[in-house]
Amino acid sequence: MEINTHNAEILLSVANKSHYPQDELPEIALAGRSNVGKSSFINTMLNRKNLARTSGKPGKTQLLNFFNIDDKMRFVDVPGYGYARVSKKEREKWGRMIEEYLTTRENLRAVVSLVDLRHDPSADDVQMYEFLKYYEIPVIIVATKADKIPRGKWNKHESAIKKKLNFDPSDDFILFSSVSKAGMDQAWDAILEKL
Ligand SMILES: Nc1nc2c(ncn2[C@@H]2O[C@H](COP(=O)(O)OP(=O)(O)OP(=O)(O)O)[C@@H](O)[C@H]2O)c(=O)[nH]1
Ligand SMILES: [Mg+2]
Repeated sequence: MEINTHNAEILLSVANKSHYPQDELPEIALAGRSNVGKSSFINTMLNRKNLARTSGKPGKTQLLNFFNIDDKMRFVDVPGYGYARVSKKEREKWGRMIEEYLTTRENLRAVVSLVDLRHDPSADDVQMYEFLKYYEIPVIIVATKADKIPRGKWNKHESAIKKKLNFDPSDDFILFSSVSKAGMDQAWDAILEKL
């Protein structure tokens, strides 16, 4: 599929199913701990500075944000998990919103699940990966912030992450950086293959 990635715009921000776009465009959702770099990933992939709002402050993205890309596909930016400073009630609300989207959305083709290349995956990261595997949702693991690790150590960090996740070798694993744009072409290849 030919996609003009310059032709991208935020379409809408919603909390529940009744407001999802009503068409058949394929969607790729972004999941990951708060502050891991989901919104930055979208901006990098679309060559835009701040289309998806990023922030040093975790918990910035509160709703499901749908981005239209050239009327051919959408990215869906999902609020991050694991942000400590939210109430139990808000965490439950988040859980229902994300679970409803991931388990019922027919447009969903794959989830780009972001982890931080610098650290072992958190319990929440492992749980998200297990959740996606359980529901047989195709996963692309993107290990981001690779610019913060010297290249000579990338392999070691990759192995540690795969081990902790109990990574299925048939899934994609991509080393990525929103700063250097490392991994961007590979990420596009993996995404286009899922559409
Ligand atoms: N060095 C480096 N910093 C990054 C990278 N990706 C994201 N960041 C920084 O990490 C912070 C969080 O990035 P966001 O893209 O807002 O993270 P998010 O996952 O969307 O966060 P929430 O919306 O809170 O869930 C920002 O300060 C970004 O500039 C990267 O590849 N390298
Ligand atoms: Mg965000």
